[in-house]
Parts: sequence; C-alpha cells; structure tokens
Amino acid sequence: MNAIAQQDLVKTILADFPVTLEDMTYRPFGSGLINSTYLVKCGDQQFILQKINQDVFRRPEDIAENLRLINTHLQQHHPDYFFVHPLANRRQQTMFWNEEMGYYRLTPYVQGSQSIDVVGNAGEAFEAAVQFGRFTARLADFDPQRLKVTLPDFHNLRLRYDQFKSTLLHGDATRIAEATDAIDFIRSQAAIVDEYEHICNHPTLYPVRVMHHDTKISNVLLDKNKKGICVIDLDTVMPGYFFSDVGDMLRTYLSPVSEEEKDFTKIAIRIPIFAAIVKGYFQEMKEELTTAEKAHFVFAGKIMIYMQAIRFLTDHFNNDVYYGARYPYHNYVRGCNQIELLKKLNEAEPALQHILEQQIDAIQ
Ligand code: GN1
Ligand code: MG
Repeated sequence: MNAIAQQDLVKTILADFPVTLEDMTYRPFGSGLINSTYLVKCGDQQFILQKINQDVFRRPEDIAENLRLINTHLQQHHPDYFFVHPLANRRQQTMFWNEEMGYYRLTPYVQGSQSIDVVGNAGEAFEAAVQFGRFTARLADFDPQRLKVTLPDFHNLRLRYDQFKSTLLHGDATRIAEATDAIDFIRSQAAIVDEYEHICNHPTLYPVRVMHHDTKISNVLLDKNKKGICVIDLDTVMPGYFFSDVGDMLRTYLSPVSEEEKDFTKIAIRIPIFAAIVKGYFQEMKEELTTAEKAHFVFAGKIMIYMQAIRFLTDHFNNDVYYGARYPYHNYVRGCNQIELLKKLNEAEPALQHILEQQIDAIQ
C-alpha cells in the first residue's frame, strides 16, 4: 500500500473514534511478529493503533469480549489495578471492523511509559515478573473458563510436536535434509512432551488460570525509572497454565541476546536474572501457586524454549508461512538459536533448581 492510501486508511479508522484528527501523524511501532502496530499522534494525544492479524486470530471479536470481561471484573473488584483497555468507538464497540480493511483497535498510549526489547539487568526482570504475576493474581477470583480461547491449542506442546513430525513428512524436502542435527536434537528431548502432558492431566496440582501467554519483556510498560506500570499485548490472554508465562519469561529474559541472534556463542543463562524472575513472580503469586507449580519453574522454561524451537523449525520446513522471514533461513536460525538456549538451560539446571529451592524456602 502506498503512503497516501495508508494515511487515508488510518484516518478512516480514527474517524470512527471520538478523537480529533487534527495534525494526525503515525509511524510503525514495536517489534511484534503477528499484528501490525502504529503509534498515532493527534495534536497532543497519542494512541496505539493495531491491526489484528486475522490469519492468526480467526475471531478478533473474541479478544474484544475477553478484554471487556476482564476490564469489568478488575474495575469492580480491583479498582486500583491499572489495566489498559481499548477505546470504544462511536457505536460503543472496542474494535473497528470493515470488510476490506479488517479489524483494528485503538488504545490510549500510556504517557511516560517505555518498553525495552532485551532484559538488561535483574531489576528489569523482577519488575516484569511482578507485573505478569500481579495480572494473574488479580484475576484469581475470576473464572478463567469465562474467557474465549482466542488461539486454540496455542501452547499445546503435544500438538506442536505432532505438527513438527508431520511437517517432516510433508514439508520442504531440501530444508528438512539440511537440518538433521536440529531435528535429532528435538527428537532427543521428546520426554518434555510427556512431562507437559502430565501437567495438563493433573488440574489440582496445576490449576487452569488466566494467563497472558506472551510474557516477553516488550509486553511490559516501564516508567522512566524502569519500574513496571502494566502488561500489554493482551490478545492471547486465555485460560492456561503457569508454565506459559513463567516459561516464556525464562525463554526471553535469561539470555543477554534474543531469539534473533545469529552468533550463538552469545547465548547464555544469566543466573541472577533467573533469581529475579522467581522472586518477582513469587511476590505476587505465592499464595496462589501450588507446591507442584513452584517446583516446576525451570521445567516451565524447558517447555517454552522447546516449543518455540519446534515452532520456528516447523515454520522453516513449511517455507515460513506463519512467521515470515526477513532473510533466507531466518526461521532456521531462530529455531537453532532456541535449541542452543535449551542446551544451555539444561546445563544450568542444577544451579537454577538450587536457587529455586532457596526461594521456595524463603516464602514458606
Ligand atoms: C509471536 O507477535 P508476537 O511477537 O507478540 C507469537 C509468540 C512467539 C513470538 C516469538 C500469536 O508473538 O507465541 O513466542 O512471536 N505469537 C503468536 O517471537 O503466534
Ligand atoms: Mg504477542
């Protein structure tokens, strides 16, 4: 789309909302892979405009409904909790929709907030873990089954593993033939899938909770002193398990470099960051978490790193239909990066488990 057509499109959407279009400017914003995000300025007001990727989120109206339910609940029961809810348009709907343009939502920009892409120190990891823990803790009195499942089977590791295996039969034969080491490693770790199933089959030990399901650091807004303000990117808020949020924090905070890094020698497990995640999450969730959940924090990391390695490799073998690729073999590199991270987590496991046990003792 050319710039003028894009500008008209943004104006058409904004005209549906009670905002002044005066001096409107916008620019792409953030680093998400799925939805397209823009920072919009109208005079001295700022908004976040997001186009919902309907290839991924088949029923965007379910997202709007979930956020409405959560917002209502929080306002009633936890009015002090800061929750960023999308704005209602002139018809009182919190999503803009039209046949040609698809689904968009407009959210107020949180003034004075910033987000970061990589965790620089333990303080940032602590703040993020507090925010994600607080989110689930505040919703402990909300029945998670009231929420619509916006992405069915999103963190279903058994399904992801089965899809991986079937892609090995039906995917791009050249790409598969070149990736034997990665494939062998994934196969060698398949016991993670069995342990994952054990978790899902024991609801008393591992209760279903309201989980965020995308706890990367850029989904936490920080103030100028790097103190947490709130969590954002709420499309995947659904009923789920502790491992989704805890595990994705470990996956994305422990290493000083992200899943995009091509130089795998830079991938490492930062033990103090682990301690900070546990401390922050326990601070908010210690009353809620079961003994079994607390004991399985390191395992949560394994599940999520393993799942992400599988998802990137599967996409590579499927010619990048889901994540897209900014350069040839992009998803292969991302997948191998996650494999390296999992190997390093496995090596660090005894040290991490030791810290975890100390922190469990400290909150008893
Ligand atoms: C996607 O779009 P984004 O960056 O928020 C993906 C996550 C992955 C992540 C990997 C709906 O999240 O599950 O962990 O990429 N979200 C979806 O960077 O597939
Ligand atoms: Mg996301």
